[in-house]
Amino acid sequence: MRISQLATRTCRIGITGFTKAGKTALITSLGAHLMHHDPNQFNLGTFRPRVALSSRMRGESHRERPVRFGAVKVVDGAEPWKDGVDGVSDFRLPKALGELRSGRWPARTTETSKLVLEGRLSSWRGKTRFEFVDIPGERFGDCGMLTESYEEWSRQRLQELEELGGEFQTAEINAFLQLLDRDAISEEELLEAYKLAQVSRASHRHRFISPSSIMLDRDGNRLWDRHGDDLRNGRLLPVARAVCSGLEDREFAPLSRRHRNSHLFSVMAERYGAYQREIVGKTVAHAMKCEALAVLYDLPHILLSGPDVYSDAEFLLKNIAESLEPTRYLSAGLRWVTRGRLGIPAVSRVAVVANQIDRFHCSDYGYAKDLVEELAEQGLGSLRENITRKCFAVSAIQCGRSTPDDPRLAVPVDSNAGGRVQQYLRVGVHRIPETWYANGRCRWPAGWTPGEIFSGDESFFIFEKPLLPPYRNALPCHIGLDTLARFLFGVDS
Ligand SMILES: Nc1nc2c(ncn2[C@@H]2O[C@H](COP(=O)(O)OP(=O)(O)OP(=O)(O)O)[C@@H](O)[C@H]2O)c(=O)[nH]1
Ligand SMILES: [Mg+2]
Repeated sequence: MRISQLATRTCRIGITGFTKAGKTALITSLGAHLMHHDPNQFNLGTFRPRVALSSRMRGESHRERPVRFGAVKVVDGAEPWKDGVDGVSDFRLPKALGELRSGRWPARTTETSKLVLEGRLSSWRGKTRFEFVDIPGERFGDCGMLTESYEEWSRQRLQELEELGGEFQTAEINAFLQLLDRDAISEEELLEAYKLAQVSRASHRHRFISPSSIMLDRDGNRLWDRHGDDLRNGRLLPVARAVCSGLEDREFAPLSRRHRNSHLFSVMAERYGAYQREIVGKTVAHAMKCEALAVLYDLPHILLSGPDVYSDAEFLLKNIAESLEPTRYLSAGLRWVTRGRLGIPAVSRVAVVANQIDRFHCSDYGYAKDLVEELAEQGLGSLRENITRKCFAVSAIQCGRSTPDDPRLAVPVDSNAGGRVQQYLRVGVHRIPETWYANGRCRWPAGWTPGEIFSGDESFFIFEKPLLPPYRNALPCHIGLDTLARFLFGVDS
């Protein structure tokens, strides 16, 4: 046996995005396609098999063949990474697939988990191990904290609240900003006012709030899951009292420069430091140990929510770009590196993905990609040159198929299976507004009123149930998931 046959190549890929971006569905679909790989349904590229010397001398050569991934097994309880990063739980692929087969979406995930698949790629002699890590994007809200001092973080947060526009500038935000004009503030007043301000933002669909513990607690419980009713009904105070801005018993909130010499400022700065060490370093470490990262966006959600949520999306990319900048860690005095947690970031490819693209009419797929390209241009401006970036418009699980001939006709995807005649149904399908196109390209407008988009009585979604074709081991239909996978796996020649 040759050494190369013993070697196992590991490809670790981080899948991130805000809650409901579709991370779990995407890992499930990728996992299913790799477990039962069929190159006709999931194209992993081609390769030219090696030809024995004697055959080559006779002038024989092999034609290109599709790459196959076979002899696959799920590696459960995979070793925790040997680098001081806390273990992540196993991604439960069979359970998630079972849910899809019964027409339900996989349950929401509450913790960082990873799916490890080991098998053989026909283009490579050794084994290949794919590791997919589901990283909650909300945590990237804290990325800046890796190297920002408490004072810098405070300045950023206050600027962010001051710049919020229109309906997002809530009474709670104004009350918090006014509180900071006072010279003497108690700890309780400060924390409650800040949490109220942030909870009021969350009730307006913002998902990017720092510290991220307000949106996602240490155990992975999400704000909307626990307090959805209260948030919808404007009962913000009980919610603010229940959430935590930092570590329990060590909460913190931003203060303005005028409080710089106060006792409260030094207390907050110390707690900020503890949060940096215990929460932020670990999450970012998961991402940095990946060779590729996919950042998923639920584009319909951004369109329906307005420019402020677009800013959250851009901010997420900015934070990711900054966290991948090694000089940041050097300037921070190698604190994080020497703790053995981070090391120099390993990420060499970043994919920015408009996910759930099947929720748009098929004539708008290209425009959705334009939008995500512009988002990436704005958000990844500071990404290192040697990190390749690419944008995609995909659907991990295609639920509906529309027809280019008529913008009001579509078909649920499973009825295409088994040779049955496609029966298009008359449904409401909303479109990206025509005023957003210019010169054949779609661009984000400077501002838009969410209510004016997709207005009317039709539903925005074409079909929203994940329907797998009705035969054994059926694999989810997808749009462009294999193209994304080739980029992430580094076989996108
Ligand atoms: N039409 C369509 N909807 C999708 C697709 N992927 C996800 N969704 C929708 O998005 C919802 C959230 O998907 P998840 O995969 O659970 O999202 P997530 O990012 O893991 O969310 P959290 O676990 O809360 O972080 C699903 O329940 C579906 O309604 C897709 O490919 N097509
Ligand atoms: Mg999930």
